[in-house]
Amino acid sequence: MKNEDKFKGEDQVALDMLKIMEEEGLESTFDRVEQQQPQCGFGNLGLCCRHCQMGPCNIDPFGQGPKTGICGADANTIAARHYLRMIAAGTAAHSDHGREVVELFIAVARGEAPGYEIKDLAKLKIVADSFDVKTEGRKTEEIAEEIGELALAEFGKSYGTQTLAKRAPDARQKVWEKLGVTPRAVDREVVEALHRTGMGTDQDYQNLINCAHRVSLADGWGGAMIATDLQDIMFGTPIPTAGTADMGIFKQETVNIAIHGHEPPLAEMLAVVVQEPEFIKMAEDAGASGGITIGGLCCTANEMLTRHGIPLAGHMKMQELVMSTGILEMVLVDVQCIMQADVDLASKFHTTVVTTSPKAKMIGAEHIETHPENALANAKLILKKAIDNYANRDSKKIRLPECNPYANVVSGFSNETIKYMLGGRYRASYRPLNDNIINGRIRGVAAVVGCVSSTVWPDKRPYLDLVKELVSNNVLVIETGCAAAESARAGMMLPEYADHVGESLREVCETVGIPPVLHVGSCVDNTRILVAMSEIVAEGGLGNDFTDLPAVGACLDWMHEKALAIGHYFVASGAIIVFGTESPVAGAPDVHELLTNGLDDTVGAKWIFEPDHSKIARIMIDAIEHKRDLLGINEKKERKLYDMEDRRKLAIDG
Ligand code: SF4
Ligand code: MSK
Repeated sequence: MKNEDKFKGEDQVALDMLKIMEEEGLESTFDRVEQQQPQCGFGNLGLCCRHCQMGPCNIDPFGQGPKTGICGADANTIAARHYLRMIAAGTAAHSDHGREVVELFIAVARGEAPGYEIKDLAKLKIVADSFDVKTEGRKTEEIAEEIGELALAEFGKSYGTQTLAKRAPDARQKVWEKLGVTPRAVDREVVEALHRTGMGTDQDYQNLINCAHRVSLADGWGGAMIATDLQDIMFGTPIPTAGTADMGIFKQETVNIAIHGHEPPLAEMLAVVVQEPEFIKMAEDAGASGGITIGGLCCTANEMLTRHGIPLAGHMKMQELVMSTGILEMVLVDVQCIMQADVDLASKFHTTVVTTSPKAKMIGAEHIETHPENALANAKLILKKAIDNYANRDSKKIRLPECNPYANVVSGFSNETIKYMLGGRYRASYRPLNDNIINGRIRGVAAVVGCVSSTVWPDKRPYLDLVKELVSNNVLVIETGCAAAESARAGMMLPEYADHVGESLREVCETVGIPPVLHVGSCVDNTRILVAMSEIVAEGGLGNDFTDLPAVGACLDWMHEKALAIGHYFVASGAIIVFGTESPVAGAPDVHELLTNGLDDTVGAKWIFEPDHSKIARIMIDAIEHKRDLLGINEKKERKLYDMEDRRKLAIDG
């Protein structure tokens, strides 16, 4: 690429900021991608093992060098072990988030978490039913405490399987039972995966992939689902909410705080206290005439956007760009997807980085440890610190991009909300969606979810191309995570965007009043999609299991182990998943064949790895049409030409 073209492309706001960073000698994640080249070929193919101190061991993919590691482990074993460890780590990340949420939930029920409350009684009832908790004649707190104790047990119970897995269709539960992969306690699944992947234990790649089913299902139908459910009860189940999504949301005249990470409890308290007149006045007195702006990064942003309309500043790979505006008084982080480089970058400005979780400290950041009992007090303390820091702002270092004109978004499409919008308040149901899929107005549903990666330079925005092609072909798109942030930033999550999609999808969206691209939430909220799929199957007319549905999922630039866990729990649940990268087990042909073909025989689904992003929409649409064929809903109807007799009949009957 010629140097002058380097900073021109589709994500111009990001490229402008990168140009400034380069001119000022500020290192970015994209520079570090270059510094890392060439990256390890063995690692890329899944052929590097360092699970014991005799290693690291590499397998030669060309058959010239070693065919096994020092212990005799072959390519299949090494790749399958590595794959399974990544999924176990992803499961641990979501589920530890879930456990934090449960602990807060119990504290709220016991009155030990000032500022929090049980907000959504309807969702409390839904979750109580799932856990078989009686609600009649009982106090809300009593019900919540019992749910909390049962939810906590899902992480470490000695016997039994995940309670919420019973939400899956019967046919799917039978598949899991037959394979012996119904998930047990989350901790047990993660521990077992780590045990089996160590030196000298599980040496059968098929058995290892079976273990990947069970540990990932413990994520999707366990830890992550619990996080979503209990967050909804405490913070409110998302409903359609207007917001903005752009790097330019922070303002010169306000105290600016970026909330960053994945666990929203502290951000929820911040959202409460920021509205208190005392703090607005404090900000004004400090010289910030506009008060305080809170904006989000990564999935804490998605959580706050979908529930409260708090603006989204950017996704994972924009965190340094947002910080380089020089306009942030504070970056407040919780856990996950936070770059270690953030602290050093912040030191070039007046920006303070504050860590809050005992599980995620950063050298050079200020640590304000937060737990349920002190979250409200800490939110006030943090806000005051940010306000105090306003005086240190250096106006010469500020470069604020223009807020782009397409930055509006309507988010908040939880499962409950979609049903309500489709069927109305008293008959909330997926029936209209099923009917419109059956009659072909909507060809199917595509979940476009997950990460963005710094390995993709922002001259291209592959998610936008993919989503545009899907909706043009009358496929309804649902999104989460950083993929959702991309569409939100491009103005594609607005009801008006229906003007740009296929005609029959447009008709349905306009009738129902939903955008054709729905923001469903954060990474853990992919579990909303599992619940929605279950209810769509239960509604009838589209088969008996997930594998029958004309639905497919994709993640283009996955980077976190969490994304692999999500992808695998969807595959193990019966959905075809496309990842826009090379296969993470490409060096082990048998494991690759199993994931991309062989699983069809057992779980009725498969992985597709396709690094050419321009091919992915076609792959997804073909998969959807194939499912429609199998369901028999693609039958061509003869076009009836009415003669006079028919017309007369119509008039009489009509
Ligand atoms: Fe090498 Fe085997 Fe040890 Fe892995 S477990 S590092 S393949 S000796
Ligand atoms: S933040 S896990 S990059 S979606 Fe959830 Fe984005 Fe992936 Fe992090």
